[in-house]
Amino acid sequence: MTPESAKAALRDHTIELPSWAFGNSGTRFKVFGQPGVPRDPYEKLADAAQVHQYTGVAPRVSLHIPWDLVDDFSDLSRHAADLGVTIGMINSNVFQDDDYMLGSLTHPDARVRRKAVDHHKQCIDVMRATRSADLKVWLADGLNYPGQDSIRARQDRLAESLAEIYAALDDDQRMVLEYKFFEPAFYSTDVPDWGTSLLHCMALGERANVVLDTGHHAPGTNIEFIVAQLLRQGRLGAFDFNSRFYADDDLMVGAADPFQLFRIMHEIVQAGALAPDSGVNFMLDQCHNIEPKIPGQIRSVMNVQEATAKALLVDADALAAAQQAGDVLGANGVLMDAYNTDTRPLLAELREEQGLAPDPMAAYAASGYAEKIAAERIGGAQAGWGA
Ligand code: PSV
Ligand code: MN
Repeated sequence: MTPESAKAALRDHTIELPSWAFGNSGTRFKVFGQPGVPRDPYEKLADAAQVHQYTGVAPRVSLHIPWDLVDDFSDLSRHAADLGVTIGMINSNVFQDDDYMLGSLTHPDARVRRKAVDHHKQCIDVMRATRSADLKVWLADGLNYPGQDSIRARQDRLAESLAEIYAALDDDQRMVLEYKFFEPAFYSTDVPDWGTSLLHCMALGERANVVLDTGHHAPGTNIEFIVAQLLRQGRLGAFDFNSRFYADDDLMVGAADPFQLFRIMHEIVQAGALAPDSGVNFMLDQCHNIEPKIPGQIRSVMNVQEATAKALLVDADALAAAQQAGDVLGANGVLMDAYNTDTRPLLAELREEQGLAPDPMAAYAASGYAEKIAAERIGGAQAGWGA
């Protein structure tokens, strides 16, 4: 693709931000507070809007319930609109209540399953009030010890619970189901992989799709293969982008392995799934434990854009010709030429054409916003989660 066509595609490509990236986070060892951290969802949206203001491509913010519970979600939506953003996916949370120690939608006790299903119905009400299109489900359900519960019965309970939630959705609402191979359950997780998620989604119906969190795979997993396969089936609903060195590290996307991110975006571009109407939501799911949060999100958005630009610059005709001719080194060379292109000048140019500063990191740093929130947000409890 020519640089001009790449710019046209990049102009339409948007990235959704997680509200929880702006709150305090940490590991099970320590959560470090940072100055100016939001104290409520209104302030989280204000910070997210800064990321959009300087990148121009992050107009939606995903909420997590109950972390982002407010009295009046219509009012929160209006607040978002005033800031120039909208509410994106609604994430359910059935992993932080004592009742869920042995599971939620798969729990052996029908009372706990009912509570977990009802929580999802509450999330669907939030979607109605915020005009959010997607319910995002990730479950911590699973087993620590062989024999602890029946693996098969848990799949049956899961199917039943998901069916009730799916039936509660409006016709224009979707469900997306995220998988993760371990943690917090260490022996067997109830939705461990894309195959299990896909099977449940297929049983539910066309408005149920798979979420691929890039941090949720064993080391060495070929993630771009999963992307290609789900796209073939029209079942890739969303990404949770982040990067990992060892486990589910939730570090900035593209920080650990920019080449992997490029390979993923290459599959996306090849399948035409970058287009806004492709049904794939490109989301970040990250925690900025030691770096400042707003610049951490800006950098992440830029990392996705750089990888996407490289993928768009792949000479598709030359690649197809080399592949067809069995020219192994030629085909690999076409891909590597695009990967090795410095796309930062092209993106800077694109931003200037859109009336933005060419360097979002520098523009944000010069704006004084970080100093302003540090001075203003005194008192109250900072938002956060974890230990
Ligand atoms: C689970 O590890 C997960 O990736 C899910 O998306 C949760 O909703 C999110 O992290 C919480 O940070
Ligand atoms: Mn995730």
